[in-house]
Amino acid sequence: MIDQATIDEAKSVLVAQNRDRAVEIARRVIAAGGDPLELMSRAFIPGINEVGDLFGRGQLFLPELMLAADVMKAATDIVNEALAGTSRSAQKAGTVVIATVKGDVHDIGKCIVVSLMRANGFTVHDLGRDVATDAILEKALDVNADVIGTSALLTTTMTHQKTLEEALKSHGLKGRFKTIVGGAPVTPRWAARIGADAYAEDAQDGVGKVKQLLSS
Ligand code: B1M
Repeated sequence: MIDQATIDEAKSVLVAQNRDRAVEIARRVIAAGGDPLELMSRAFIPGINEVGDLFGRGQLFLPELMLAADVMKAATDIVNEALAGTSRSAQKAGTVVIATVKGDVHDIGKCIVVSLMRANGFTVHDLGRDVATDAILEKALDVNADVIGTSALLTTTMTHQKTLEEALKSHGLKGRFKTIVGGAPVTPRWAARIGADAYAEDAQDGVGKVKQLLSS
């Protein structure tokens, strides 16, 4: 378990948009054998959430949000690199196509999900961010995916997760691919409403839900 002082420090340097310190702490914790996911979930994610709250309340502005996002990305890259080195399964667990939906550039959380899925033996085709529904479907067909995962961070873009479900139905593909949705505004209720097969709260939950989908 990472000590509380390090957690507090990592969170506060992120809120203060201090890239060098965040990178240094991430490297130090991981080199000392700390759990990269614990560092994410106890320090960096609460930190970026605090930044988001301050931005939402008008106490912090877009340039600062962008700087904090840059720090978060740098820290996440180090965590993702560490996760890639901890492959927990030699067997290929299934094929997942994943993307952040059209009109949405938030990809930090999605990249963590991708890294953890890869570390768990899934073959993951990451289409990136701001990806149109048609491109997602095309890739899923192309690689014969088992699961399609979408991430959305904006209330205005999560509607594309619904568009995907509609497109699957209209093309007669609903039974062919399982779907999983995630992202800060996404809820189990939303997933049920649009007909997605699963909802995941975080990366760990995402891996568990995809395993469940593939065994059902
Ligand atoms: Co934006 N932004 N942003 N932003 N941003 C939010 C989402 C917002 C809530 C902030 C706020 O106002 N409080 C707000 C949305 C409000 C709303 O929709 N009602 C907002 C806004 C308004 C905007 C802009 C419109 C601002 C502007 O330009 N005026 C703009 C939109 C750009 C666009 O997309 N078109 C914008 C831009 C940006 C940046 C570019 C500066 C940057 C993103 C950089 C990047 O991602 N490369 C950014 C950031 C960083 C945020 C906040 C602060 C943090 C997001 C994040 O990285 N969280 C965010 C506030 C917040 O969410 N609290 C905010 C950490 C990450 C690890 O969590 O992504 O939730 P998350 O992922 C989690 C889980 O959700 C889950 O697992 C992950 C790991 O635990 N998960 C999945 C996610 N996807 C999954 C998929 C799965 C399974 C699980 O399976 C497929």
